[in-house]
Amino acid sequence: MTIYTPTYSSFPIPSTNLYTQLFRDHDKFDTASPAFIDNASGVTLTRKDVKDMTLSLAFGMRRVLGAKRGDVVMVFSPNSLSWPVVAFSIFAAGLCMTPANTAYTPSELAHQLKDSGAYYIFVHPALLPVVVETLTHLGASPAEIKKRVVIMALKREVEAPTAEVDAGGWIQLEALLNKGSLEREEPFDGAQAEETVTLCYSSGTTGLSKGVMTMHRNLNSQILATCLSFPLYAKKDAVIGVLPFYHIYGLALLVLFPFSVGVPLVICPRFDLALFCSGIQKYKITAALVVPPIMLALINSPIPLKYDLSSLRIIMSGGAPLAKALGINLDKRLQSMGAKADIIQGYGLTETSPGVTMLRAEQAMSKMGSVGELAPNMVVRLVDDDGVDAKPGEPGELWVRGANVMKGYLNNPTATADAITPDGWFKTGDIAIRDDDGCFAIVDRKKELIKYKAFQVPPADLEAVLLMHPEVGDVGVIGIESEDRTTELPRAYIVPKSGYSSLPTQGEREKFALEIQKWIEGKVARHKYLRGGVVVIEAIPKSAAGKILRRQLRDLAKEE
Ligand code: AYL
Repeated sequence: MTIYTPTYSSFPIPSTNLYTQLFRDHDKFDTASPAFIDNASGVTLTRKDVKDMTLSLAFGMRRVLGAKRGDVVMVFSPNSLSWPVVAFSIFAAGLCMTPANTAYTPSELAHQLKDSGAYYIFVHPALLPVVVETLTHLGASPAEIKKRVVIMALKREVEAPTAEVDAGGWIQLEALLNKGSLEREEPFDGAQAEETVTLCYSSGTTGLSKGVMTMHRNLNSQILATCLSFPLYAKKDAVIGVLPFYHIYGLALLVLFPFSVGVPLVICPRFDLALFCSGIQKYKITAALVVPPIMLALINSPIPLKYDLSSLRIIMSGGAPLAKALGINLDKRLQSMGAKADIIQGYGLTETSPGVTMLRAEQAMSKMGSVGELAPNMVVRLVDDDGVDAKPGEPGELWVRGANVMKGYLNNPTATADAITPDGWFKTGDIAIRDDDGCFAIVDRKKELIKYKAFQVPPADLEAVLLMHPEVGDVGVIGIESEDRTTELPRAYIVPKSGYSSLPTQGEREKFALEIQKWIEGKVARHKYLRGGVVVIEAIPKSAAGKILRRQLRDLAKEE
C-alpha cells in the first residue's frame, strides 16, 4: 500500500474546546485592534469586544435560553458582524452549531432542522419569515416558535431589527448579553475535543445532504495547519470575508483562522463586486479567499479597474476546479492594474474540515492549476475502483486519513461506513494525480455531486423534488459543463408519467421541459435551478439494482 505523507512535520492536536484554540493567543495581540469590520458600514468589533460578547452570549445561551451541553443550535444568516460572535459563543458554551444555507427554501431548511435536531434558531431579521414558515410547517405552535427563535443582529449593526421584528416580541440577541460571563461561571474542560462542534451539511458522494460531524479537534487541527500552509500575520495582514460563513470554506478560513492569528476580517454580507473591490482598497486587504466565479468577475468586469487593489499579496481559490487559464488571466489583469498577488489553490471537503491540500505561495506561478501539497497531519492514498493503488503518476480516487477527517455523518451509520473504511480512510470521490514534487491536481469527480459555482447540488435532492411533480414519471439529474467552461450546471433527464410517446413531437417535449424547469424555481434554493436544462427521454438508464447510471446520462449529454 502506498501512503503519501506531507512534507510538513506532524504536530500534536490540542485536545481543547475550539474556543480555547481561537483565543489561545488573545492576550498577545492588541485587544483594542479590530477583529471584525462590516465592509458596508465600517462598524467594527475589537478583539476585546469579541471576547467579552462571546463569553456573555455563551452565558446567555446556557443560562437564559437554557441550552445544555451538546445541544444543536441553528444559525441562519448571511455574513454579518454578529455571525462570528454567535458562532464563538456556541463553541464556548459547549453547544454545536449547524449553519444553514441562506438561499434555502422552507422545505430545505426543514430537512436540516429535523435532521440536526436543532431546537434554537439564530436568524437574521430578513430571513425570519422563512424560519416561521418552516417551523409552522413542522407543526410548531406560535408560542413554541417564539421560544425557539433568536433574532440575530446587534444594535450597532446597520441592518438592525426592523420595527416589525421588535414589535413581535421576539427574543433579541442583545437580550442574551450582559447577564453574566460563562468564563466565571463554568470553566471549560478538555473532554470536549471529541464532541461535535459543527454540523455543516454535505451530500458526500451520494444521496441527500447529511450532517457532517466535525469535532472541536478537527477545527483545532485545521487552524494550526493553516498557520503553516497559509500563514497570515497580525498587524501585517487583513482578510476580506465574502464567501458565505455557513459553508465550511468560509467558516474555517474566514471566521476562525484569521481571528485565531490576530488578523482582522472585513465582512461582506453578499458578493457585490464593487463593494468587494472598495473594501480591498479601503482596508488595504492583503488576502482574498475566493471561488473561481469571483476570479472570473475580477478578470472580466470593468469594475475592478476603478480601484486600487495593490495591497493584495495572496488570492486563494477553493471549492471548485480552477482552470489554469483563469489563474494566468487574473495574474495578467492584476499586473495591468499595478497589483501583484500570488494566486494559489486549496482543496478539500466539508468532511475534511475542509483542508486536504494547499499550494504554497512560492509555487503559485510554477504550479498554477495544482491544488498543492498535503496539509500537515493528513495522509492520502490514490486508488482505483477496486481499492488497489494507482501506479505512480496515474490518476486515482483520493482517500484521506488524518486529523481533519470528520467523526461521521449524523444519524447515518450506513453513509458513514460507506464513506470511511474500517481503517480510517475517507473516500473523497475525487480523482487526483500526484506529481513528482508531491503536488496534487484534481482531474475528475467520481461521485454524483454537482458543483454549481462552488455550491453543492446533490442530484438526489433535485430528483426527490422533481418526482413530486404530477407529470414526472422518472428522473435522473447530472451536471453538464457550462458553455464558458467555468462551472457545472444541473440538468434533469425526465420520463413523463404518461410515457415518452405521450409527447410525440419535439415541440411538445420542449414545452414540457420548459414547464419543469420553471416549476422547480421557488421549490429549491437558487443554486439548484436546472440551468443545464431539462431533457425528455424514454427511460432513465439504471443498473439491475435500480441505481441511476449517471455515466450513461453524461455520455448522452456529450453526444449533443
Ligand atoms: P464541499 N479543485 C477541484 N475541486 C474542488 C476543489 C478544488 N480546489 N475544492 C473542492 N473541490 C470539490 O464539501 C471536490 O469535488 O467543500 C470536493 O470533493 O462543498 C468538493 O468540492 C467538496 O465540496 C480549502 C479551501 C477546501 C476551500 C475548500 C473547499 C471545501 C468545499 C479547502 O483550503
